[in-house]
Amino acid sequence: MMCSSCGKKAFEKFRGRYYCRECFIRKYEGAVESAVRRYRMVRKNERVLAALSGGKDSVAMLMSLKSLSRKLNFELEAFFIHLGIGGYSDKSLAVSQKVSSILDVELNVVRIEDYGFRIDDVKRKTCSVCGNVKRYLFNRFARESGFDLIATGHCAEDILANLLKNMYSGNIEWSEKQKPRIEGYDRMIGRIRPLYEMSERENLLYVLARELPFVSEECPHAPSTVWKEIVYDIEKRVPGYRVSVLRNLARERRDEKTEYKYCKKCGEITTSSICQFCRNVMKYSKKSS
Ligand code: Q46
Ligand code: ZN
Repeated sequence: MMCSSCGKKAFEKFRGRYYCRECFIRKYEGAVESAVRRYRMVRKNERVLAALSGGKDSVAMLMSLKSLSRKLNFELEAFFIHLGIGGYSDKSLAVSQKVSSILDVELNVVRIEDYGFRIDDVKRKTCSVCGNVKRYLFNRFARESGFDLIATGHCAEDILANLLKNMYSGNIEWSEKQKPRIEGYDRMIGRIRPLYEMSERENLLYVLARELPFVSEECPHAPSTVWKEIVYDIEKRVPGYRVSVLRNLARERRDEKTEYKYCKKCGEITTSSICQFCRNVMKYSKKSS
């Protein structure tokens, strides 16, 4: 098979056409750039903090943001949270350090052990506690270090699988929170999802094409992939479904404002008197609080 753009030996297919390695990289980065521009994700001179986990999606995001940062004129640093998950967290940190040094992006590291617990200590609803810890530490670090935006490596399937899952459990507030750019307010920093329209497979191929290291194993607490499998299945039967739903979601506007308070313990934004992070620390921390 030959590259449909330059005639060299093909590397892989991208959106229906075969490309060589260089043209694949160009096409992938072009697609990320058009999504970043289409949804006006980043403005000139904004400071962006990218969440790096060492997995293929976050590595793909950091690489594509790095090449875009010069073109669109924004600042970029990376952030890694050591979650205390067996050998997985150590390996992910080592890979994240390697990727950041290859890309020459400063890496900031926070360990939840400094708060007296590890995700491995959480025996029930592990991913929900972990998700809370990540959102909290990410937001707090970004704000205290003067960043304007937090970038996460959520890809199209992550967002659509979450949509299906949340519709199933009746979480209707959800779609606002899953847009490609969410504006910050008060103590909350704005969020962007540069890989909003990219699929997991495209991210994997891009990281392979760029020959970047990444952690290929799954987190040992990873939940069932049933919702993602449903998304793949729909896309197979209805080609174009993924992008169409995501673009409709991005257009939807609701101006509901959630009431918020400040946590009595740490001062961060919460809907109750003590935030979920502080409640997690009180529940799991071995340190006296
Ligand atoms: S790291 Fe944390 Fe994920 Fe592991 S414990 Fe669950 S949420 S699966 S992205
Ligand atoms: Zn708190």
